[in-house]
Amino acid sequence: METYNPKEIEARWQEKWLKEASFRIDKDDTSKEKFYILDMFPYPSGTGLHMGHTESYTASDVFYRYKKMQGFNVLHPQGFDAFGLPAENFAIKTGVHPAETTKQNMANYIRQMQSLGFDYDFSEQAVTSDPEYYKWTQWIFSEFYKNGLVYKKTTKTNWCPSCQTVLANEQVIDGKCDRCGTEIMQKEVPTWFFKITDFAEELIADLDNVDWPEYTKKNQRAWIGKSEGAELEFRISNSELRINVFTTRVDTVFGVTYVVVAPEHEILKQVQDDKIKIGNRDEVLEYIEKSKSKTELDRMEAKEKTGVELEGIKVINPFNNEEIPVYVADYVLGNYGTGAVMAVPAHDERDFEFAKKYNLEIKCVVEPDYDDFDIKDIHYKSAFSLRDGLTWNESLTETLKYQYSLIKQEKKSSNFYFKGDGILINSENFSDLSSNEAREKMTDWLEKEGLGKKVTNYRLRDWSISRQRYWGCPIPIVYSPAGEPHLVPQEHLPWELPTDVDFVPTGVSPLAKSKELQERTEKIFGKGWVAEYDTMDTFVDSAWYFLRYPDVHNAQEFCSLARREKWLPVDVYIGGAEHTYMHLLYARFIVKALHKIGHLNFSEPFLKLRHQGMVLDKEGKKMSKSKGNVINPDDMVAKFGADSVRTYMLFVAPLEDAVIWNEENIVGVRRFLERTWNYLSWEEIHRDGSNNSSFEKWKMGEVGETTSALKGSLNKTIKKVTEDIENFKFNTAVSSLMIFLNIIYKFSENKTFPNRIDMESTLTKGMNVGDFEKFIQLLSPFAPHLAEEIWQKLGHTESIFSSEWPKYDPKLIKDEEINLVVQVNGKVRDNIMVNADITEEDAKKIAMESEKIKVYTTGKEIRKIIFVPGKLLNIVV
Ligand code: ANZ
Repeated sequence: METYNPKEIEARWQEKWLKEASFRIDKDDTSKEKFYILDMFPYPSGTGLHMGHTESYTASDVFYRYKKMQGFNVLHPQGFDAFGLPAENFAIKTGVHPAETTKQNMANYIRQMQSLGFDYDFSEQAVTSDPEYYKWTQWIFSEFYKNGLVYKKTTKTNWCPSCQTVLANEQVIDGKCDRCGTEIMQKEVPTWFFKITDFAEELIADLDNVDWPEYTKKNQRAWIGKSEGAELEFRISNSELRINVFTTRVDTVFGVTYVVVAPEHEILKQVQDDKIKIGNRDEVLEYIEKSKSKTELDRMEAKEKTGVELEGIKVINPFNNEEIPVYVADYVLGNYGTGAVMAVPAHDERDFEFAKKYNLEIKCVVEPDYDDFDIKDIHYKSAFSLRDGLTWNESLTETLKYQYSLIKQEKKSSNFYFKGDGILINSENFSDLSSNEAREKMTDWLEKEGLGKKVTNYRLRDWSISRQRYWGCPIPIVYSPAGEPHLVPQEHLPWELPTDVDFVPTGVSPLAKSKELQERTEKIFGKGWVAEYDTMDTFVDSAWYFLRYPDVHNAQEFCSLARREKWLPVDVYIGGAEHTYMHLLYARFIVKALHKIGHLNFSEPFLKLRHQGMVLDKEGKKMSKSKGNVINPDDMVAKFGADSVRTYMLFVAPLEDAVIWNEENIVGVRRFLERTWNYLSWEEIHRDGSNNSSFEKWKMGEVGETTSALKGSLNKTIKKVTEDIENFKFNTAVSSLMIFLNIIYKFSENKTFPNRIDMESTLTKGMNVGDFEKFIQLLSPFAPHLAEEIWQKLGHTESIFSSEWPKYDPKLIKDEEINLVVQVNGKVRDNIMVNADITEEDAKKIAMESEKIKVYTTGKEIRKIIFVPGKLLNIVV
């Protein structure tokens, strides 16, 4: 038989799949259970598919083929996130219209995906820049608008001076634009917002109901940033004015020694207008002006805190009526809580730094529980000496005890801070309560006195969706001559993106220069009407695309009700972990909002989520253009074949871990596929060596019987591969297949043909063709081309993917016994036969009962057990 030639095999099968539309499904088929597996669709960039895509799309293709063979009706769609800045930037440079570039790039992506054997139906794709698609993006905007989930506001927003556009908070990474890396400025711009904050609580709570990686949930929760606390008022002396503060630590209120307002605080407007008279107005105004150039991040992370006192005014602590000073300082942010804080330097790090710098009082009011406190919560700046016989921590504790006794007696100020909860001191009748009790009692008191209330704050901000760019979905809004916004009525959707524009960014949206748009608007709405010139953030386009796939050609609805109910939500979603904050949050919001309005009967888009790891170069470095170490999937396919690339990607590491792309190692996977291929030749050579054509008989299942030990391995392999794929453990699935192939060869060589000259006696033995086929079926999701080819050679006329996924026989997968080495203090003392998958606990029990072990352990305390599953138990006494 010929040698393995992936180039020829793969091209032939890809053509056949395309011709026969192997990927086509009947979306209304009621005879099978549905399964919806989704990839994060790519942005069609000029550089083509990258290795990260290749990995996650391979994983989803494997899962799709496996589910299909299990008899599910599997929706496994693909499309393009086609609007966006790079195509527009390219247009600015070259003059080629973004639509043109995008089209070319998409064609290239499709070619690449097909060359990897990904079985997508591109006649059912969703392309976000397609008017038939964005009609529904606009419809969603309209629905939100009608239901009060959209508003327009002129606020200080993140502005990227290079992209000349507004960015959402999520798009600012470390104070820089997440696309171009330019330092972000703050600029006053009229902006449309989606009210994502209405859903903050649900967005946190419902994470409990989805099967997502824990770290992704954790990060999303942290991003939404729920914090429970109290709001209370500090009245300005001799005035009716009040400064409200938000605190999570009302239990520290007797330790407040000053109040800080953010530079944006409204009280400062009154200082500016001279309605509140202070002694140093100019100094304060200058400080406010200076802070304007700083980003939030600069302000929060500044090592050196700065601020200015508002001279001449004091505020009153509602709990003890003490008069305290007020500062403006930019470590307090204008848009969180109330934009003002009660400062407690003895219990808060930032307040402590500030108080030290400006020589403010540090009043300690919470004492740690010395038996149970976190040493990291203490910051003790002064020197203290190690005490005789005590550790560092114990010495610190003793020092603290002594300091606290002084503080309690003399109410002296402290020179350290303690951030943790503890027991209240020097807090009048709240003293001796725990922090928790105190928070509750103090909040009750505030509510009773009408001086404050319990509140929950979220860090999440509403989603700004206006972009001053061209290549995006037009916001379906027009303005009357009086400047009033109106929705573009449904019958005019899609509200098309004009083509007669100048792309060069000027800070004014390119749409403002379109004659066609102006004429269209006036023709429909009347003279003096103008269109909204901003386009939507492309994250809006991608926040709902998965709702479209079940019914991509529907011109009446975003998706018919029947298809919505049948297909949604998505069962499994695969994509990069870098999307935790933006895409995954936005998609959840859109679904929750559409659910609230009544268009969806579920409120979480992705029931199960898995991330792929990064693909790194040979040295473990990130691939980047500037480093010149980017690997192109095309080259890899040309060199090794798609099946080898696919199998290697998933074999080399667990899906969520980084893949080190080392060409030297792909060779091993390639050899595994070759050996699979060669098994047929092997049978042929050995069986037909006697010229009796028994290879044909073997293929027909007339000769060749699988020995029982081999049958056992096969059934275990079926079980393992099935469970591994089901659990996204593709690497161990592949390695089990490799192990099994070795076993096949071993058995064939040693047992089937012990004496190759004496063929007659052995020809009926060996591996049964039906069992070999099962192995090929298990391999088929990973190496679909090779599997189809072998399947056909074995006489099948239908595709292997319409065959049924192998099942194992539970009777044939009895546990194997292994020899467990038992050591005491590292010396081998016994060998015990146990089940291969014995647990540590059971192994310990059995070992402790062994007479040989008892000799060494009786009467001794067991200090440690070291257990190496399937191998060894070491008892340390
Ligand atoms: C007094 C206090 C004492 C505080 C103490 C902490 C420790 P999270 O958990 O993130 O919500 N804070 C409130 N508003 C702020 C703003 N606009 N800018 C900067 N900081 C602000 O943080 C809540 C705490 O952050 C609040 O509780 C407040 O400081 C500060 F021992 O109040 B705390």
